[in-house]
Amino acid sequence: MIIHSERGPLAGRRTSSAVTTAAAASERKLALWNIGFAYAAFLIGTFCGLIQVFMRNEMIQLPAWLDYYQVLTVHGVTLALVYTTFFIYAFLITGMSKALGSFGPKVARWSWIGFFVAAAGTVWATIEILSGRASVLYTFYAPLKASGWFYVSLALLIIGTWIISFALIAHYVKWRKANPGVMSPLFAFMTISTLAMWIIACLGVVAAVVFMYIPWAFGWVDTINVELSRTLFWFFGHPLVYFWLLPAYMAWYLVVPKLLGTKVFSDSLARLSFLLFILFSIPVGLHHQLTEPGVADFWKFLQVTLTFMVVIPTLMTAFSLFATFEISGRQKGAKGLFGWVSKLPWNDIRFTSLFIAMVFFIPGGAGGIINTSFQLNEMVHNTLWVVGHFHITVGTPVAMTFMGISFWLIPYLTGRTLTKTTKKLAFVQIISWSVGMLFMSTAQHVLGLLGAPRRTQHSNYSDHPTVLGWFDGFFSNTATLALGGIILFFSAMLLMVIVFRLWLIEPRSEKGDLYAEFPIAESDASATPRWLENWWIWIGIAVALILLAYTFPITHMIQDAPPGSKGFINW
Ligand code: HAS
Repeated sequence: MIIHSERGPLAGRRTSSAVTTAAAASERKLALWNIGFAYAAFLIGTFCGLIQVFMRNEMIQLPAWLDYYQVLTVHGVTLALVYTTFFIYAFLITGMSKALGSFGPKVARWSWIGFFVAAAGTVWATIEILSGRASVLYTFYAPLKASGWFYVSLALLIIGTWIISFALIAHYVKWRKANPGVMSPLFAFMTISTLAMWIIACLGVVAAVVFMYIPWAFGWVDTINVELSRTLFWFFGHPLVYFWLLPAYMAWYLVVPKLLGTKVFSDSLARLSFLLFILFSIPVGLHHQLTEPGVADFWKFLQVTLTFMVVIPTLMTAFSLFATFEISGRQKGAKGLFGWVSKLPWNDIRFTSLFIAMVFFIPGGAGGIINTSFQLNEMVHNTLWVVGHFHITVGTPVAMTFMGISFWLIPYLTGRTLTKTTKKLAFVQIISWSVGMLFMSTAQHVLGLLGAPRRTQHSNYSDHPTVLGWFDGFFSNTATLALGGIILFFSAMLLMVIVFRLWLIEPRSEKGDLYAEFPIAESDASATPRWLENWWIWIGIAVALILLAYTFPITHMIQDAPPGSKGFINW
């Protein structure tokens, strides 16, 4: 029987202890740099969020040198792209080092190089946006045209993530060579699945940026094929949301059972659900373009069908988690259908934060099903509803899971502890985030259904009476939206205080301190079929599905290309 716990069976055995310690310190430092960068972005992004809700409510006027779209672009890029990406790499780097043993010097060097390249790209992109040369929002839809350097900086960000990803993959390959025939630890397997999906997905945006946006923005070509550029973006854009989600799933699959004192419900099920994300998260991007012309219905229909397939691994995850809750509850003596609920460790902030995050995913995911249903999409596309959707997917299940991880990951990396006072603050933070998000996202959903547009500062359609009626209710009200935003900002600042305390102020942890551990549950891989770890099969099927879903639409967009568009700079 192979049971993977915190380290693989042979992990680290081949390295001398001196090398291991030095490398581990380097990985710790790298992870901390990533977290520091992530939270710096979080601070800027949440501040921009606060400005936005005030502007939507017409409560403030920005100075002439700053406009709404600039602030919205910084908000989207810093939170959706930068906070998530850097936090994810901090988590993956630490977990891979724990699961497979310390990085060798090459892996460590390349991981640092990747970090610096990605960080340079990010800083540069932020400067371009703040200096008013790139108010194109985080989706940078053509024909809005940013400065050429903005696209170059984005390319750097992606290249940086690729470098770190390949370094982590090299670490995994080395482990597998040293452990022939052994299933890798579940954390490592999940990391590689996430990175495989990320690398394939990025091919779309890299192609768009390098071959379309950069030549167009620097004036080497006059026009851009708008439809093609958006299609290549969404080839990347949808798996991007799963790139955010899968590390949260890793915590749900691996950290939650450890906190409950039990093991992973099913090793094979967990692996299969991650593999299904590689297959079905990419050939589905057209569901973001259902209202756009130029793509035959059949291809939209096919990609919508594949989108429904990507729901399956989420339902498998929900099943597995409920089973974990119930098994652990019954082990502790729970009786009846829901007796296990009272046995969950509610006063452990590491658990409660993750649980609330999961609960938010139920309406968040259900909204996704509505979005992807062809006819319903006509109703919600480009309205505030979609903004509500992504705040209760990436903004809560994902972000709150990252917050919950921070409560033990930062102590683990800094060697400090989570004291009672900070734990209380953490509870206030998580609860206030939930309340703020409930107000804000519900208002966004309701206003969106009534017709309030997104990607737009504010519109009451010249005071049309029907439109003014939108703002009468409690939830159909931009004041409720602003109230939610204010609570969220308060919560974000509280989080910054907690991060600061965990990093620099809290006392040093003592041996056996639970809050300074990296909790990974055991996973019994003895019955897991080997073919689940044959990457050629899964990447092969993924490529086949991508070719099936995209070859015709993309060929058509190139062969029967509409007249291209010149760039628009309307800010
Ligand atoms: Fe989405 C737009 C469809 C999930 C993020 N989505 C967006 C945008 C973002 C985003 C950022 O089809 C805006 C992009 C932009 O700027 O234009 N989304 C889906 C579907 C899912 C989905 C089908 N989205 C996510 C996740 C995101 C995210 C996850 C971030 C992390 N989304 C769309 C569509 C659009 C869209 C259209 C375009 C709209 C338009 O017109 O522009 C699925 O993955 C959802 C699966 C979920 C379910 C629901 C049941 C959930 C259950 C609970 C699971 C709970 C678990 C935990 C696992 C099947 C049963 C255990 C539970 C406990 C309670 C303990």
